[in-house]
Amino acid sequence: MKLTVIGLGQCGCRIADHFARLNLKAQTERRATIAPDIVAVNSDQADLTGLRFIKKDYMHSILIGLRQTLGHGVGKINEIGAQLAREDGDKVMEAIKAEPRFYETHAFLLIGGTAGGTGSGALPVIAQMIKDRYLNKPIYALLVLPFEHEISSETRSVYNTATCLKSTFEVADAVFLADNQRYVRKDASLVNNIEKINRQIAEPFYDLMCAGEVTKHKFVGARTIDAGDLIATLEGWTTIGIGRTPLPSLRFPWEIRKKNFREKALESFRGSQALDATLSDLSIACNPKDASRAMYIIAGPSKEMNMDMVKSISECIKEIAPTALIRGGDFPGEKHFIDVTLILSQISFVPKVKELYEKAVQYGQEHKIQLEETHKKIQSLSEVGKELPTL
Ligand SMILES: Nc1nc2c(ncn2[C@@H]2O[C@H](COP(=O)(O)OP(=O)(O)OP(=O)(O)O)[C@@H](O)[C@H]2O)c(=O)[nH]1
Ligand SMILES: [Mg+2]
Repeated sequence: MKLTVIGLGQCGCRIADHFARLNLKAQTERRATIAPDIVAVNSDQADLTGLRFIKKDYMHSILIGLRQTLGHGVGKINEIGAQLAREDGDKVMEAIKAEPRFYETHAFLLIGGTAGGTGSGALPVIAQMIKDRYLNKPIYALLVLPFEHEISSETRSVYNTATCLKSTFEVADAVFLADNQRYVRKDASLVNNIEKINRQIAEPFYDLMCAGEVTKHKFVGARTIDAGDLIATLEGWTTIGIGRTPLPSLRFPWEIRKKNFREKALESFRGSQALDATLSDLSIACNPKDASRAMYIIAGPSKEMNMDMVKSISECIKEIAPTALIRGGDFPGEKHFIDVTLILSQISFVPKVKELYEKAVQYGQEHKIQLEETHKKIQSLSEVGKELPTL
């Protein structure tokens, strides 16, 4: 599947930058183009400058709201982010249209952090603009949810997240959720952590996007997943994950022929092992039973992927997501691992979304009461000095 990727705000642009990296990787490793058009949109000039793979010209790195923010972001007010997108959205639409390879792409992927101002506000607005203009291409969103400490201490982050989730869900065909907190490694430094998290968020899309796009015969699987399968799978709240099991390294190539029955049995077990890893690494916590669609892709050396493995993986998925319509395929692209990518889509209940909606409503009410109280206090103070003359 080929995607037109649009990153919005700092978080969105940095993850879009990883998609640009993966596109280069696909071109060199697999001779496949998976994201021919990648655009970064931000109101913050410095953030745009820091990107490594997205082109720096004004058709690929787009600064919005320069007049209002002077290139310094909107400071977490997502209403302003939305307003800037309404005013400057044409720049993004023009950039999409100007890319000659745009017509090859099957769908849009808009990426943004929900807790900030620019990405959170601009994403649903740009999604709507695209929807009005391009009727035949689905629009997917990849929304990054805030860390736990942001949820507990920054009411504005929760409010931004809830409004962004709600507005995006109404416009986009599917919304991938990625919960920052699930990727945190306690021992890593902050910069390292963020870089690793971004890598982990983007990585699961790699095999899926490559599978239908490879041109070399040796990379074409027995049952290939292509854009049609993905489009039929993706709808509503969606999660994605990848898990891997390493293959034993062979000292000599002929060793592979000497497998005994125990090693042979282990082979199909490797698939389930990778699937277990996938399930514990899904981008958002949810119950697979609530998913109505599922898709998996098994990547590994073709010699290592046998029918037993495919069977055991699909049976496992059937067990954990009994009501889901399951699609699956293989992709002989990996050399040293068995990777299982899993998408669960049309998820009817996501606990985190419920929590964020509830908190935002509660904060909204508290904020209103607080505002009224402050207003009253200010008024009563001026009452005290009513008799004084003004200068
Ligand atoms: N995974 C990940 N999360 C990020 C990254 N940068 C910021 N975030 C998260 O995204 C949220 C903030 O959004 P940003 O993208 O920084 O905000 P913005 O869209 O640039 O908006 P303003 O800076 O307010 O104009 C917070 O929850 C951060 O924890 C990143 O590179 N990766
Ligand atoms: Mg910013």
